[in-house]
Amino acid sequence: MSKEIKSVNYGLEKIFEGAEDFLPLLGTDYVEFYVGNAKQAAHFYKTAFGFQSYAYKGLETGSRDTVSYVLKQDKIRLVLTTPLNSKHPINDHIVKHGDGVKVVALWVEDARSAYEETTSRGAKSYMEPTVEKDEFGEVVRAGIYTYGETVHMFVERKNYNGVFMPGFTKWESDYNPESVGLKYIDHMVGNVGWGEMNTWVKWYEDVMGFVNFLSFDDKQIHTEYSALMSKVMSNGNGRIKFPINEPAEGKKRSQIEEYLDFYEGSGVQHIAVATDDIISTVSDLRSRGVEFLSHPPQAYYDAVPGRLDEFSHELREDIEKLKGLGIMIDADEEGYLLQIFTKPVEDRPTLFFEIIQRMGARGFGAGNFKALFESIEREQEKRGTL
Ligand code: TYF
Ligand code: FE
Repeated sequence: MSKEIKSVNYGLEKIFEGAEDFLPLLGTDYVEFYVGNAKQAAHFYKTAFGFQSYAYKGLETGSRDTVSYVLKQDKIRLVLTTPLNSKHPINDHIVKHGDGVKVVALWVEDARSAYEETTSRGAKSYMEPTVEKDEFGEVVRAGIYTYGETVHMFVERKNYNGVFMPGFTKWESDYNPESVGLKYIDHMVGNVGWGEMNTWVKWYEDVMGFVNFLSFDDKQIHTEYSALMSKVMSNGNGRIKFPINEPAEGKKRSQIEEYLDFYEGSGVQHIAVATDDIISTVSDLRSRGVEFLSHPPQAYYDAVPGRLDEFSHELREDIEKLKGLGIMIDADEEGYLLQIFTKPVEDRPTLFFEIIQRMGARGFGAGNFKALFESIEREQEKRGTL
């Protein structure tokens, strides 16, 4: 595992040294979900996950066909969109996939250039550069398709100082549950079909200028029953990280296959959100009704001190508290990380969230994969999908 981590530095330095980053990305701009009932989904993300009301468009603002609620927590912005009639094409997305992520929007200096650079390298267009204006300035957006029906939108907002973007008004609400301390999106993972991982790795390299800085094959990622493969793609400055998973052959059904069956295609599997106090964040989430995967067994926690010692890291958190909350710990030579995974947040076993606190480590918790996947398999077992 330590060998893998070294390639992190190598991959990123390669990009920094080679001056050309044809797609400079400033960060994640927003994540848009297509959902059946945005009003209720917004309530869930406020009540359970501690998001704040931020912006809105709907009938009251002149949007006749769709309604969107924008929620914010520190740097994270979620957009929840629902069609207002049966004719709207968003219905097709919801019928096929259930509630799920449609848009992973990336914040750029120049959306026209991002669109030109990526489409000229083979990206399929979703939306040509489009300028939207209001009294607070203008936002330029353009979009390309990635895996499945998922889209990357490039968002240029340097000439805008309104709340979110033209078409939206500030959403003021009397109901304002407190934040749970979620700060930013650490990574977003895509599940793709059998044998498609390397196609999408190459797509992120060629079209987006990303580098593959970490890989896990089915020999590393497997349990007694199931397996998967994963490659992590990163942009040049390391702010955007997209692992891509594909199922692998095992004795039973891979969790990736389960996702593909229920999502009916490739799509976003999990959104990892960072906190700097995971004990407080997860305590809050649990008390607000967020469901997490089952706790790792005692044997898992017995092995943690040894793993930290191996790399001479001192755990700053109380291991009994971590254990009590079911939080997992992984270490490499750069540091350690703390992470935990929710159950899927829809009835279809598709999208879920990861809560992560990085204490120096830049990996993805490879040391936790076995315990994690066994816990996922316990859920698959209950669903009859293993
Ligand atoms: O993002 C990651 O790679 C980790 C581990 O189906 C992971 O969060 C990998 C595959 C998966 C669930 C979690
Ligand atoms: Fe993850």
